[in-house]
Amino acid sequence: MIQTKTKTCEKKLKIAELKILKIVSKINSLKLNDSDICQLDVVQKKGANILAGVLKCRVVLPVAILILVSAVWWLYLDLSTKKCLLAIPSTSKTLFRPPEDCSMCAGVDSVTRVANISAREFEDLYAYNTIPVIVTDATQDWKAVKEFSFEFFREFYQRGSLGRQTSACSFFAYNSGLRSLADVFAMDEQRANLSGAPWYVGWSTCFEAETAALRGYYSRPYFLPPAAESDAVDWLFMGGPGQGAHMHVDSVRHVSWQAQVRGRKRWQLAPPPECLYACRQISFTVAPHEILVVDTNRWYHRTTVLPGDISITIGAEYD
Ligand SMILES: O=C(O)CCC(=O)C(=O)O
Repeated sequence: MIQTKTKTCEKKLKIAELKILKIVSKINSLKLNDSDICQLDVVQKKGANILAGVLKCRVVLPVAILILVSAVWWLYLDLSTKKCLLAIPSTSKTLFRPPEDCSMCAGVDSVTRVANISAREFEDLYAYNTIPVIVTDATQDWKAVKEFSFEFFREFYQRGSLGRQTSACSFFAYNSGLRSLADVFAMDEQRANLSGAPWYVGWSTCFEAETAALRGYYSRPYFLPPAAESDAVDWLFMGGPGQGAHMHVDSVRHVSWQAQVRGRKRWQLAPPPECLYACRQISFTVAPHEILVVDTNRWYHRTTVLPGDISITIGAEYD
């Protein structure tokens, strides 16, 4: 009897998961962003139905309890910033990600620093596994190191059509209260030069011309395997001391490199919850001009800008 009930619940959970995955894949194909998604009836109604199905099973299946706790946690985080029942796609992907094999983090207790490493050696040792690594000598000839600043981006994004970011472009406000790049570059001088209310934001390039223009200031890191393809968009994170990204895990497609163009940033990597007993949290500082390579789809991560200069990071995924 209990077994039959358990099977029914497992089936319901599977159906719920499939429904969410279907919605997520539709959303991905339409390239909708969070605020578009919040407007969708399907998110409000189907999300609520699926969640109710999951709730029904919580006594029978410990996994349902786990999903419920995660859902409540994510809902709490999301409701504090957005009026949306489920923030899709990233949170749902987090909820339904398959359990990790803890060999991904067992034995990792610090970050490794390397320099002058060949692409072949990098590929063999680090490019496609979960060992976080910092390459210390890969940005020396980048114009970005000299030229990137708040003013540089303000000028870049307020000039012509390059910065015409729309709601379809990715923007992360964190705790800044800023809702778009337009808000960022409309900040008063005091806040912009880090003497006013603290802020930290992230965004991805959104247009080919924008990505191409920015790539004129940095190049593909020399250590990447020659066959590795870079994604069509790059990611930027910028902000002041004490600020950063909250603890989260990504659901992007690939591993990424993240160049600390300016400022110093503390990274805290945590194993996925199912590996808490097998693995350790690790923390390290990425110094100016260093490049961190980490699989942010598998390590939970949090960042904090350290006292001193503004932090500017540029990064990209590679396959
Ligand atoms: O660089 C940061 O502060 C955040 C980076 C991050 O969260 C990510 O790449 O997923």
